[in-house]
Amino acid sequence: MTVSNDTSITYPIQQQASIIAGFGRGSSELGIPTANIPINTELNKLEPGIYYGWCKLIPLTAQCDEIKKRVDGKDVLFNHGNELTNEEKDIFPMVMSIGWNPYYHNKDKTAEVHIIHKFHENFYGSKIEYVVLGYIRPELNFNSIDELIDTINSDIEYAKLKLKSDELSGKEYFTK
Ligand code: RBF
Ligand code: MG
Repeated sequence: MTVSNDTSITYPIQQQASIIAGFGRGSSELGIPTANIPINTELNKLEPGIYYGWCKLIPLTAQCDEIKKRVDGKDVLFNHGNELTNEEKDIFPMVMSIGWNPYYHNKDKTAEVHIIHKFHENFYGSKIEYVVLGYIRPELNFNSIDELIDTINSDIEYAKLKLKSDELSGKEYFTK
């Protein structure tokens, strides 16, 4: 177990959350989709920045599809993860961004998870279980969107290396 610079925080931080609608920017502008989750007490204790760990999607099969409005006004379908294939319900590496996205000057603090896997469909309204294992870097501002994208891609490579060098495979954290 490692202790972050805030001594009240110990990793792993393991929680479940519901995936909410974000700005719709991750997929369309950056090509790096993120699952947005509500900020809770535990995430709020973490210093803003970029983190890595493992995650797993848990569809809410009992829920019907519904249309919800995103902050950009667009209607999005909440299928609650019911389109996920078995393979897509596996455990995947993830990178998480917590803060105000200085490049976009967000007004509210957000938490978003980029799951390191290519999915066939959206899964708004699904549940996600995540395990935060460590800190990568602070949130930064950039001169161009390409610099932001390049930096996120380095975060993804860093997370993959860290998780591979761990003695744990991720499976240990999740109950089937
Ligand atoms: N936004 C920033 O403004 N600065 C960052 O340094 C930054 N780093 C990120 C790192 C990762 C791994 C991820 C998934 C997102 C990051 N973002 C950052 C947030 C990004 O701007 C956001 O996901 C999109 O704008 C979609 O909401
Ligand atoms: Mg998002």
